Amino acid sequence: MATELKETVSKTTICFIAGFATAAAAYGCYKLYKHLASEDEYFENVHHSKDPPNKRILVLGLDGAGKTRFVNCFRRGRRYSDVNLCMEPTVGFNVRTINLGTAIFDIWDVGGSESCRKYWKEFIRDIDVIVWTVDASNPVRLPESRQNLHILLEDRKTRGVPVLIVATKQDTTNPMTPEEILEEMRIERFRSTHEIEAIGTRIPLWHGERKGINAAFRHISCMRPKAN
Ligand SMILES: Nc1nc2c(ncn2[C@@H]2O[C@H](COP(=O)(O)OP(=O)(O)O)[C@@H](O)[C@H]2O)c(=O)[nH]1
Ligand SMILES: [Mg+2]
Repeated sequence: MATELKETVSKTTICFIAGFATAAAAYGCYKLYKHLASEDEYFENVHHSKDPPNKRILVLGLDGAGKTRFVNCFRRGRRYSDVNLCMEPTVGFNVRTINLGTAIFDIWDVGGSESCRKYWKEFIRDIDVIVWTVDASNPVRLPESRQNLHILLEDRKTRGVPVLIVATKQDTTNPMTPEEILEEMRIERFRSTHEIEAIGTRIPLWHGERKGINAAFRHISCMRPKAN
């Protein structure tokens, strides 16, 4: 009787352990599948052109708009490579040359604090595309962003230069859409002298997929100066 009981107990234990191991393995497979199927955007194994065109990109916007985080995504390789490394506000500027296979970008990421803004005009020579970043999670600073964008576009040196408005932080709760931001920027009067488009990006801090990076790359690659 006691032996039978022992056998039943050990059988139950084995069944329990086997069941647990199967569940753990299934969960592991599910996580692996989710990781492989994730829609994270990054540049890797991109086709290499023989002589890719070189473009100078100026990334501007208010302090905290997400310029540096956006620029850090323009790297080859999988997620989180060094996107999370720079958490400090940019003092002065960073410039980096990136060969993405079909294009070489010189990307200028210039500080957006009030003290830095007076130096923006020094950077707007021979620029192919201006990327104007706007924090979509912070409507309070929209008028300040709009005012500074207008000052920039009224400068003769930016005449003809295409502008890509990037509505950042689309992963936050209730962000403004790129269309809403575009409307808030009131850029209609600049349309005759500039090609202007808007996209959204989401580059979450640690978890979640990045989105909008490929669209930004496509737009930057295709945008052309307007002849005046
Ligand atoms: N959740 C979220 N946070 C972002 C995103 N982009 C930037 N941030 C955060 O916003 C803050 C300012 O970003 P940063 O790139 O330094 O702004 P910059 O001053 O314009 O260069 C940092 O804490 C970033 O981590 C985004 O897409 N999603
Ligand atoms: Mg910065």
